[in-house]
Amino acid sequence: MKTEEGRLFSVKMRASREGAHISGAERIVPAAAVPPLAAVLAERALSHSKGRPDFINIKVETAANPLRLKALSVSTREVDTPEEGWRAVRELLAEDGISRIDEIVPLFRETYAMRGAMLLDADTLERLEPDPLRGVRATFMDDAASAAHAFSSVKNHYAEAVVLATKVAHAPGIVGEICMSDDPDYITGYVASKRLGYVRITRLKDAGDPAGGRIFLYRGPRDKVGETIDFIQRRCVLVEDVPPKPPAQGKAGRNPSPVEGLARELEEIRAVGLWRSVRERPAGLKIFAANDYLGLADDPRLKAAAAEAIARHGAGSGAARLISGTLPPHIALERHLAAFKGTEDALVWATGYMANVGTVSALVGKGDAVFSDELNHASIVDGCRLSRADVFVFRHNDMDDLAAKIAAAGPRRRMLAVADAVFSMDGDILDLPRFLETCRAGGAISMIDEAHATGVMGATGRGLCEHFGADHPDILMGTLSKALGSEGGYVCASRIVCDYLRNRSRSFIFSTAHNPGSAAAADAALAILEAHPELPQAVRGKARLFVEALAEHGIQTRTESAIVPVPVGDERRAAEIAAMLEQDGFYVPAIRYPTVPKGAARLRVALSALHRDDDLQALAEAVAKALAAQRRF
Ligand code: WAQ
Ligand code: MG
Repeated sequence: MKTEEGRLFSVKMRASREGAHISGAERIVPAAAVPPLAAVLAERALSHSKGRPDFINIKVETAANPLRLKALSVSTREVDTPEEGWRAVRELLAEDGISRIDEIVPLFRETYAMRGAMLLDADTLERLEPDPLRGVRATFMDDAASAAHAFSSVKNHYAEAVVLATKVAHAPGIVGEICMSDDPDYITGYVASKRLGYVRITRLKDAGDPAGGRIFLYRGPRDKVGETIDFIQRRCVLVEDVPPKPPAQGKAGRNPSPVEGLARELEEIRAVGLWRSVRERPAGLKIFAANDYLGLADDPRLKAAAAEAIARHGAGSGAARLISGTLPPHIALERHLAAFKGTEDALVWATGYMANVGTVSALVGKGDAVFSDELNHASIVDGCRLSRADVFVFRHNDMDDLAAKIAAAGPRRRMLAVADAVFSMDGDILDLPRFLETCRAGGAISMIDEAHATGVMGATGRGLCEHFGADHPDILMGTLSKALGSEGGYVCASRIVCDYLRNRSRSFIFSTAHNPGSAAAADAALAILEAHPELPQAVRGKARLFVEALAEHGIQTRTESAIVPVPVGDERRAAEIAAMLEQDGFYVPAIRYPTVPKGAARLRVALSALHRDDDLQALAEAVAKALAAQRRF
């Protein structure tokens, strides 16, 4: 993103104890990523295996005019002992006429406390660093891909080393580098140069050995050393196409680590732009990424209800529902839910995911048939898989296809058709009247998931039946974690269905009961919704306003719920647009495969009744700007 490079920042962390270096790291990122990154780096410093720091420095500087370099090619030398490893180092460097490795090896004892590297004349072994205690420190560098991607808090020794080695190998006069981690458990080191590439040596020391350091080898006129040091220390470099970490091969007869396959898969995930990492909700950004549609999650009435229930009944419910975990807030909430939805009975699980998995898998089994919309939520998909029933996926919201599939599969002992009421990624709604008619005609139990419908759809937020003035399906499933501001999942249904689930739903039976605080908070939310039936219309109004604001910028989309999709297509592009929006102060998630099909990445804007109209206008403008900037490349 050429236009954004002027706004890249170098964020550096270094940690020490009593003056001795413990760890350091640097990333080059856009402005919006600076605060969360600083937190991640501080945490890394505090938990380093080399010890607890008493000093942590976090420095943020403009990273101007970056030079882009292609990463050195990577190869691996498998060795069994450090002796074998050093023999490989000697061989590799010999071709460049670097012959005094046996004299260089002992110098690593002196690099341990250095923050930087030793800079040696490759032939005379004279030390050339201006400050021999500090050494020469390579900074202002990062993996070019990282600027647009989320960062992990786990140090990636390999990728950071390839970045450093690539930069150093391109410094004038540098003919080689030798590196050994100072991490006691990281025994793989490397030798690098423009000619050799980056050659990993799988064992340069024994595990537990804290020795480590770097030596840069220089050949050239003494009066040009300053330029070399300046390049290494100051020139901003972004390294492109860092190859994924090669899998540990293992020599014949040696067992590779049983988790090695995981690391390889992770590298692939990163390489195709699908890396995900948990991140703390960023402070200071306007959030368009929550399902808290009515703004109740932070409502003092919910928080007070939760606090009081916890004070009275405990921080946890202490047992499963059918043992001794059922507490007064559970009974009250289930009664309230049934009354709110107008059903005979209701049943609550600790999460919506558990409610779907436990309901679908209980209702159908081997030999039965379940019909599931192709865009149903993953928890329904998982419930179908777990049920061992035959699964028939019907085309999205296509009731003719559903009817045809029921006709082709039936008759069976039992059939179940299940669909989201509001589809979570695009915010479009199920054709409920025809869904019910099709189920009735085909003899299938009908179930809808109102996770994104309760509190949003219908004149008073009672969901999709109210929206259409339609009958109830056999099972109204929903969550307490979205418009209702708490957490948990529920089913509202007949007494028979609920009794059946109490006896058959494994996620209900074999799980500790819903937290009493969450139950009481959800109960309070229902009361607020009953007292303020205008809230659902308010959030739908915000969504419509946002769609209109986008239209004014020439972006066409639509919504009937509180979710507005903005189609983008390419996964990386979507991630980059999300990063650009963050720089403008908006947190909007890019939804990518496998949540949506490959090549159908999009922004998912989730509205809240509490969003301000001028923020919606500003977001629409920022989205238009980001899409336009992307189109230029
Ligand atoms: N510039 C110069 N020297 C540095 C820098 C820097 N930016 N950062 C660290 N050093 C020196 C310092 O003396 C450290 O003690 C030493 O290097 C080792 O640093 O392919 O983890 O960060 O899997 O511990 C090699 C990866 C990992 C091999 C190396 O180095 C692979 C590593 P560490
Ligand atoms: Mg280290």
